[in-house]
Amino acid sequence: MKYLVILIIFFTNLGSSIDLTRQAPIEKTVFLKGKIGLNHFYEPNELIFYTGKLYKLIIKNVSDSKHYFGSDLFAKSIFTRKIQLTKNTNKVAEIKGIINEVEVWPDEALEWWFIPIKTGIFLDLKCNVKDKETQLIHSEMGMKGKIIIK
Ligand SMILES: [Cu+2]
Repeated sequence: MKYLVILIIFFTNLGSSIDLTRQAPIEKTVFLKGKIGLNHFYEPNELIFYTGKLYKLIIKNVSDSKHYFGSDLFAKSIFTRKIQLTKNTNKVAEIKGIINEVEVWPDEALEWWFIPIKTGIFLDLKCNVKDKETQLIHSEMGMKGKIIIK
């Protein structure tokens, strides 16, 4: 009888304490592209994520100007595990806490590790950097995007 009770306790506890931040990450990359004076954009400009999964979103700037990747609505719908910086494949830093926006310089990248916790369609992904030639904000030149959490 004592063993049966122990067994029941053991089995009812199984699966009740999964640390979602410790699962293998799903890797995705978003490129920050464009040319000063011409255009600026995200590629892809639509990102889809699923709740409960751990993502490693690589934000890579392959353009000639710095860019923001920021969406307040998206930031409120995820749990950020960390922002990770690497230099020549070596880890340089990890930043933890609530993040709303990141800024990446030309030819650099960072990793945003997060778990979506709330579903929604967010249309506020944009870059607020001003183009040096046109004096327009990058979002006005096309640097906008949509994030969907299913
Ligand atoms: Cu930009």
